[in-house]
Amino acid sequence: MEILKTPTVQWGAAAAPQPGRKTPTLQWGAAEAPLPGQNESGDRFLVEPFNNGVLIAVVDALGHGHRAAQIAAQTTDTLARHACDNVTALVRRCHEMLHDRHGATMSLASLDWPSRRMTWLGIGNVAGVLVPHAFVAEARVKHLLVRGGVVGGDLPDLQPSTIMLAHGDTLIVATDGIDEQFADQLPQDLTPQPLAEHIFAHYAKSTDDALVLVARYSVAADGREP
Ligand SMILES: [Mn+2]
Repeated sequence: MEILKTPTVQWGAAAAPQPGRKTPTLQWGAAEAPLPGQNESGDRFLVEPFNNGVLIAVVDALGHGHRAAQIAAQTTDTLARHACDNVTALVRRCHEMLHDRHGATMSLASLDWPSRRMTWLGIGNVAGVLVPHAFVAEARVKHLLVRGGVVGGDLPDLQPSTIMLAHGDTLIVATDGIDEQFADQLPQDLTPQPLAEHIFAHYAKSTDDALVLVARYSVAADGREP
């Protein structure tokens, strides 16, 4: 399993700090491994900042091994080049790119800093949940809609959903190599990288490539750590 440092993406990070200004930040971590016996994974993620936003993508290319890894990489490269496009346009672009190859399933979340909104579009078998701030007792994990289909194959109707983000909201996106029950019992006090590793350690299946990405939205006053 690849262990990554927890990176952060911050809106306006290059600007001079201003007392009282609130700076939205995305902190993320991921854990992944190929199907046992394979050297490469067909699951791949992308966290790509663009002007005023960040594109988060998790892709599961059909099949396993080198061929699937190549297709997954071509798909995330395409998404990265056009990260500021809306999620519907991104899926259509990938659909055209993949139409003569094996397809892929994918879930995309495009975060817009100024409006604090996240637009979600899921196709196939990449699950997404949004966990409210601090796992407060009455809060519920929200399962995000994923429609059956394949990008590059049988594409479903593309109907994105838009969600207002609040401080501390955590998006978890996982391929079908992670048991979907991962959201039933989430530990309460982990930052994104340890949470991704926890989910992977407890819910990764040994029958498929597996990948989980955790991204937490926060808003902190300038000069403080998020
Ligand atoms: Mn899979």
